[in-house]
Amino acid sequence: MRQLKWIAAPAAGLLMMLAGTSAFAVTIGFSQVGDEGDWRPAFSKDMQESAKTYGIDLKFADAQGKQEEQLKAVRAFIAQRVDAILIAPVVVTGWDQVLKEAKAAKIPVFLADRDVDVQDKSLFVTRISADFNLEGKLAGAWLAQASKGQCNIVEEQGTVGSAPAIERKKGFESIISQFPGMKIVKTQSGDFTTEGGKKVMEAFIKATDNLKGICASFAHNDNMQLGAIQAMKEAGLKPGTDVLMVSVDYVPAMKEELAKGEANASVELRSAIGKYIYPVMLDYLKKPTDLPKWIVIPSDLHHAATPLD
Ligand code: GYE
Repeated sequence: MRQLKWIAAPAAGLLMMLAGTSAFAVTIGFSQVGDEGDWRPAFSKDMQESAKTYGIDLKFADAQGKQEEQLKAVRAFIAQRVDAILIAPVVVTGWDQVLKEAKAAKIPVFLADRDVDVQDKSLFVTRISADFNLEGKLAGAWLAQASKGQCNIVEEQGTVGSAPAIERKKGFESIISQFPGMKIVKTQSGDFTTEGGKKVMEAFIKATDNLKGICASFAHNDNMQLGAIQAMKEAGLKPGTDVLMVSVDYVPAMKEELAKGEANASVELRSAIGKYIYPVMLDYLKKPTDLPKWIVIPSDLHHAATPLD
């Protein structure tokens, strides 16, 4: 830790406040993706609130879904000489250069949530996140059972090139490929947004003569599925009844849809994950050690509204 700034948080924060000095022992710059759905703002809120309890001065930068904004934010954090940088990367590619700059400045970089695809893994300390591949598998396994292994599926993919879109698709396909009667017949990106999911489902409805022969909609997140539900209702279809609806996140709005029977299953992705991320960063700043390149946050099982018979 540079300049002995480290003091065990959060008690230190309080002590320093009482002593009239800065309340913060550690400064972390966090480059967040944006606020594309309901899950991410919940994650941002948790990161901002729990930073205080750990005595962290969090510099929060919202990239509004743009990698260029993230690159700018990371460079600004380097210029400010923060103690550590945390990135939730929009997409996996395009990170080598800026990570080299952080390394040259001796500022450790951590990844939260999404992954990067870099040759030199020493460019970041570790990634702390859920297992997106497992989430895809859980969604696929639920659907295999619900459809008894017979299902034509339409898929709303997340942001092209993002770790959760890549991994959820892979995980889902690894399960359904074991059932000859299950296949993805249409797939398109809805960019993890409600509007995106609605547009994609409208296109699917047109292309399949009102989802004729379609048994399920698999969306890489709940918000796209919420948009898909709207599109289906506007077309006079009954989501959850005519078509099985399975997605990921388990956000409050999806819980309501599950209760109404307009959606059937959602794999829970925890959003209150500061408690997993910050201790790893703070321990490392106190005493840098080699960490595994991925620290997995446990996934919760899917929550299904439709009991399987
Ligand atoms: O599922 C989605 C968000 O990166 C895992 O990003 C995250 C995903 C999450 O937009 O809702």
